[in-house]
Amino acid sequence: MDNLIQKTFKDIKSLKVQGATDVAIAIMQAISDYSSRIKTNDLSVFKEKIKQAADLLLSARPTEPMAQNGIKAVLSQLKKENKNFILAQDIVQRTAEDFLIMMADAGDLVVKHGEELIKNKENIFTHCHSWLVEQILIKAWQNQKKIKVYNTETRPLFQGRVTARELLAVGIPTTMVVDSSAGFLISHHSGKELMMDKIILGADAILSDGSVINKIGSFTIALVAKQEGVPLYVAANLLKFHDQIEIKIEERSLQELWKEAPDDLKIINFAFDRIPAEYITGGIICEEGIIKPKQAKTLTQKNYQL
Ligand code: RUB
Repeated sequence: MDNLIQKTFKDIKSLKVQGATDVAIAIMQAISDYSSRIKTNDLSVFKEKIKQAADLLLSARPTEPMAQNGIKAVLSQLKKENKNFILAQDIVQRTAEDFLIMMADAGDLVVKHGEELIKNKENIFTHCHSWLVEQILIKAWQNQKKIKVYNTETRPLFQGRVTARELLAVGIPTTMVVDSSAGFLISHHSGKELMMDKIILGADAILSDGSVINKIGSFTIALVAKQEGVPLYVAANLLKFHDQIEIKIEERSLQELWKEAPDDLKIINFAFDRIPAEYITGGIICEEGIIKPKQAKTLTQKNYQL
């Protein structure tokens, strides 16, 4: 397999590239770039190579519908070209580019609507590293909203450090906690100073019943948020829609938890969990504004052909 495709696969698998947005960008760019380098005049060989590369790239993170939707668009357009190899190459590049533009436009709207939600002096809690959530917080800060952000370190791979670094780089006061203290921190028992005004999480997938999939630990955060009456928002564009009520949850290497674990120890390392729609009490921040999770399916169908 092509070197660049393999490198992209490795970078995504190892989480050097992480978060639904960056994963989808890396996959669409890699497939577009690859198509220009395939040396053959045989259209069926070209199609087969594109398909193999796409399958490999998507296998790096199985719970990423936005990347899957992008590749689906490329493959279905490619299927329509049956004569000309040059045209086929062009189709792959154009469809990938169009999808990236759609993602960027949708992302801009999510950031705009998310920023409008945030008020001066709010305490905001987030988890893991979501590019969209990070951009919402940065935009709010740039618009003079003196927020404080609390975030989790996000074990076992510490993506919370990425969030913390990015927020600190623009000057946002940021406080990190271990994942297991999220519940207590959000609860009123941690004291008045630490009352959260909002929780904003990212998402890898929006399912057809309006529930969302995000970094493991999100469900627990949502449970506490509901119990404590703290509104929970999910920032995600509708290109992450997966038209099913179930999705495969990625399980990652056991080594990430404990390299020298005793042989008899069983370890489960889920990458994501599910927030049921009724726990997304604030709503989903998407291209259309702040929507109720149950509206996601209809609005996705209105906006996109996924
Ligand atoms: C990242 C994560 C993010 C979503 C959304 O998990 O759960 O909240 O992917 O990200 P991981 P974005 O680190 O395992 O990839 O807003 O960037 O699309």
